[in-house]
Amino acid sequence: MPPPLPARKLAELPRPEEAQGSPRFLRDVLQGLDRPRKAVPSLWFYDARGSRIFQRIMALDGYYPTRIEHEILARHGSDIVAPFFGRGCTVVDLGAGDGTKTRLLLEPLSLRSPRFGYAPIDISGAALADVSARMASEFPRLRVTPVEAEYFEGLRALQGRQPGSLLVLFLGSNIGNLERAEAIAFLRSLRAALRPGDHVLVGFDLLKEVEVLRGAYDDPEGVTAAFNLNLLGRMNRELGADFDLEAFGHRATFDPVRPAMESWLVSRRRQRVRVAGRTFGFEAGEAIHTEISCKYREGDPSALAALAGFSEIGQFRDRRGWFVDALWRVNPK
Ligand code: AVI
Repeated sequence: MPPPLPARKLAELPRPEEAQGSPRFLRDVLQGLDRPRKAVPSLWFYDARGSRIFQRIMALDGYYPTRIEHEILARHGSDIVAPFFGRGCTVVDLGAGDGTKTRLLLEPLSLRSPRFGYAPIDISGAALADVSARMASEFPRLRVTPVEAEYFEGLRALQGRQPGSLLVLFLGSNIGNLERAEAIAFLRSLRAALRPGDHVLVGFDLLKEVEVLRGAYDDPEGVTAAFNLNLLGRMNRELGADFDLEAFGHRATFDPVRPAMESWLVSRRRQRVRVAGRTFGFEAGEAIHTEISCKYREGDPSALAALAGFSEIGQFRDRRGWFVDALWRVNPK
């Protein structure tokens, strides 16, 4: 069994915008650049600029996960929410996004569920307001409860105050941005925040031809490179760093052992960089590790469900078998 992670680590998932120059950002950057293998956590990609670039990534031809998961929900949305037909249900979105995928589940619920609610949880109030207004105007009977909080705190606040059971969405293979032990700890914490009868739907990007994976994380237009380099730009803007963005390049590599795609920022020359009064040296070719995007084998989603204490209800896939949305239920203890 993996060791439990500190609570702080569990909260560290990709999500939008944090306050400018937050002390957590400074601490993560200084600690990460001090390590023998330099690394900065990928959650810091998502300032306003990074979130806009990520929107462009999701529209790229090579970045298949968003498109394919949309296809899965469009085909199987009704089957996914079938356990809630004739009962109440509240769909909880972890990371609000623009709600494009979520509406594919709310639509069948609006036809077959007597009471249904929508509760996006996000630490960005602006993102919550947008998606809540859109859903409320599209589904007039929908009870919308935006929750501005960290994920687990938000879930606890929701419990017992919503119509029916919860269906918690953790889509887009966001789980892949956690190392395996972190993912298990995250899912266990999720399980602990839920009640018997609640469900979760988790998106897993499956292992596939390496060339397809490489194409998703290194596009010819340079959008993913801009996304990765924005992390250095953010350090310059918010932490008074002096990174020369021209002096670093984006690299995406495949690790067949995890398996995972990994993103790096590679120094093009020997150089020194100042961050918040500290100096960090880089050799030519030395890299900062910025992201891991795990890819899953066939049996992985079911194994993770069991390890985290969920019962698997079903798996919903695209035609090529590239992506799985796994539906799990919380059983009585
Ligand atoms: C948000 N997350 C699931 C994306 C991924 O595929 O790991 C982030 C991303 N990084 C580069 N391209 C997309």
